[in-house]
Amino acid sequence: MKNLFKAVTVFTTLALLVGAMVALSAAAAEGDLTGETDVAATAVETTATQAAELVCGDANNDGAVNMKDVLVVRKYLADLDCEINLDNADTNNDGGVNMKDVLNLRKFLAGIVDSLPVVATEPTAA
Ligand SMILES: [Ca+2]
Ligand SMILES: [Ca+2]
Repeated sequence: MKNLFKAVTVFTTLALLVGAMVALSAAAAEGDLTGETDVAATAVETTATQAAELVCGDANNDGAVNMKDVLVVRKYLADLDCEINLDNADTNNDGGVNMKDVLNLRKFLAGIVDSLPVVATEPTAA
């Protein structure tokens, strides 16, 4: 029983410490970075309103092209349940969505290609 009490006390202390740290960092973020946070929030809102338009590569329709889109396309190709914008997911404009589109997304995110869609101008290397 004594050990259990000790364990509970240690756990409670840890929980309080973590809680305080989270509160502190949240306060710091709100305090010092208020200006930047607002700018970021505005940017997100702007891209969100544009999400209805065709944004090549934005497979999950969140207005941005990032790793989440790679994941959504991979899920789609794996026949897993997901919401996907097939028009946006077709990153090589061949009318279908397959691993080539995943590859284009990854190239785009890695900075290997500057823009999407990537229309093949040379034979695809094996
Ligand atoms: Ca997206
Ligand atoms: Ca395609």
